[in-house]
Amino acid sequence: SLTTRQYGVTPPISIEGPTKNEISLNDSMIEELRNQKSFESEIETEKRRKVLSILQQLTQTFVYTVSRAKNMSEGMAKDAGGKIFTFGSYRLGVYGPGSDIDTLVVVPKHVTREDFFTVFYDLLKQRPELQKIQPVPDAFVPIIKTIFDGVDIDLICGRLDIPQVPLDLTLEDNNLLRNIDDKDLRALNGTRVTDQILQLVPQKTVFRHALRTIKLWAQRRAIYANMFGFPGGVAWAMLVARICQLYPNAVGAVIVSKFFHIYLQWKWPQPVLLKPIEDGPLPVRIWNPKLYGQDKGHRMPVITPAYPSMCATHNITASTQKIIMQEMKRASEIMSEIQSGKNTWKDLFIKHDYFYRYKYYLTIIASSKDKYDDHIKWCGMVESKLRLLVLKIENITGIVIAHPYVKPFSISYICDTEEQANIITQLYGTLEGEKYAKDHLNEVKIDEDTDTVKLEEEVKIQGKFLVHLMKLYIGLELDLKGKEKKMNIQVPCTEFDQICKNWISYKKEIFSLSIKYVKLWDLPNDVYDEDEKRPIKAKKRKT
Ligand code: 3AT
Ligand code: MN
Ligand code: MN
Repeated sequence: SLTTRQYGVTPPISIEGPTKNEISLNDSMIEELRNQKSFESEIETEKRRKVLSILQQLTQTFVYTVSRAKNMSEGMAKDAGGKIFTFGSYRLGVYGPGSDIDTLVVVPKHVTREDFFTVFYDLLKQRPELQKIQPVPDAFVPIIKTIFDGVDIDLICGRLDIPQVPLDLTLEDNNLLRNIDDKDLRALNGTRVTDQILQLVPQKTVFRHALRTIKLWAQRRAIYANMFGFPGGVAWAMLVARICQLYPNAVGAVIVSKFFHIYLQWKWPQPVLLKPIEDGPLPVRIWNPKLYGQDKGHRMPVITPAYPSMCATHNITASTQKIIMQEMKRASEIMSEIQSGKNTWKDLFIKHDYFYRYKYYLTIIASSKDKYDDHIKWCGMVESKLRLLVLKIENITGIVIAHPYVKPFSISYICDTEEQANIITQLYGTLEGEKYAKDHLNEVKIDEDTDTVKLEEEVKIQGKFLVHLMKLYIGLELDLKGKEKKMNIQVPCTEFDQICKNWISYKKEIFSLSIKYVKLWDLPNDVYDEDEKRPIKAKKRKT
């Protein structure tokens, strides 16, 4: 039976059910998702449920233990409860084989975040299923990252101003946000937003199929990365959800096709909303471009439905907006061809051509001598500022697009001498540097299982030097037609350098930062997959 109800802020565009053709198009879409390994097996999903049920029990033990330690009676301690919620791709139902489970542990008033990092941490440690645990208590959203029975689990804690957290509690009520601190507010937000999104779509299965397709497309086309100025998982989910509201009886394939069509024509910066923006009980800012200049600057606003509503796409810049729209255009053309049978779903998911597209690239290189843990923090900081460099560069006359790549590249080397360490720090990011490393240095593969402290000691004992390197890219599209033959990107680069080096933990003896111009032909080989050819110089492309 077809729904005629209105979901969202306007009536639906069409309440038609699918045609035979659309159903078969949808079947082939889901088949391609399967080919692309978007889904995991039922056995693996069963394992996730089992792990979550253990975590629910642990949560109740945690709250009980803390309650008893704070002199509550047996009965009161039992009734204090404790409940886990999920958010992220698992909660949305669009997780794949590599996904984690983002889990929120909700506790009553008398249980603190500190208890979470001590008592709950100890309870986890005692479990035989625990393979890895890494608490990050001082993060923006404090988190315990674990691998539990083979499943990646991110655990965050949300403390409510209520004496008991029963199993039937939901987080819908805005009044639950009263008297809690910012960290708790942020922790609860993930679940509140995902729960709302699911409630606001007419058919969850249709939404999930369409979102899987859009996520895979956005990942392959390198436009999925909140940190670098593209939409992230939550924003893509809301964008799809809005289309579902407009076509409440359509199948996934139709949602995907309408998705590209509608967002290509969207009157940005008109916001994408899933429901009217609500007022609430807290003295916090709600997205409002009429009131706040910052919000007015959002180019493609996608607004979260849960109070307090925020813009999930505030990171989008003029350049990334252009790129996103170019990709939408490409996708909508392919989509028409898929509908007419001239193309297949596979073509929608073809890998991006980022490292073929531009004549010039900027490479931002962050490197560290010695400690890997420090290097990770340094890189995280540099990565988080890349957007600012993009903003500065795209404002220069003569720059049409400053296009950040969505992933950092990382490598570590053991050098025999300090001189070698300095040379590779200088040359990394170019073909020449790649050759130098190949001829003179030993690469060390560092992954999650590497004991980096032990590695550092060994290298020191041998009298050698460890260097960690990370590089980011910004592709440049130039327009040098006018008199602006020479652009000056020196100023933005210097400013960026200063911003990074103003970091509170910056140490000039250990960390370094450099920005280089690299021509297309001089890009190192590691930016290409093994089955990709390097760009060929003879055929000159116009950019
Ligand atoms: P996967 O299937 O896990 O790859 P996902 O959408 O679940 O996709 P994440 O697990 O990375 O992605 O993130 C889940 C949510 O956690 C999304 C966002 O609300 C929040 N989140 C992720 N990274 C950060 C961060 N660095 N700071 C704040 N919130 C974050
Ligand atoms: Mn996740
Ligand atoms: Mn996660």
